[in-house]
Amino acid sequence: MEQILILLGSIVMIGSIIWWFFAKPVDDAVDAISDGKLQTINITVSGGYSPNRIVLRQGVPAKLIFTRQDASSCFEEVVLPDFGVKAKLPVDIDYEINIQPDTAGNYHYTCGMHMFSGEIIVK
Ligand SMILES: [Cu+2]
Repeated sequence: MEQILILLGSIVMIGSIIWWFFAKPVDDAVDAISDGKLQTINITVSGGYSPNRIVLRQGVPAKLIFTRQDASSCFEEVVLPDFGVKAKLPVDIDYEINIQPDTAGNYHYTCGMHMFSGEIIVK
């Protein structure tokens, strides 16, 4: 009996790990607000990045304003490898990251440990 429970528990655990990494539903992408010269978007950091997927217009300088509400060390750092950015986010203070999205494509950013990620869609 105990073995069956352990087996069932393992199956549920493996299932949820697979779901987390491969089948997690994707959020709708949110457009940055642009005045033609600058586009801005706020990203709240709390148990993840919200909105999790953002859309930037190609060629317009972008200001990503990260507000870290989550004090867990996981979110201390945010890394945007495609834009050469690695920054420490202060807690409860807006932190601006400026990038130049010149090339269309889908880019990912992560926490310092690659556990949480967000997507930047440039088009
Ligand atoms: Cu992390």
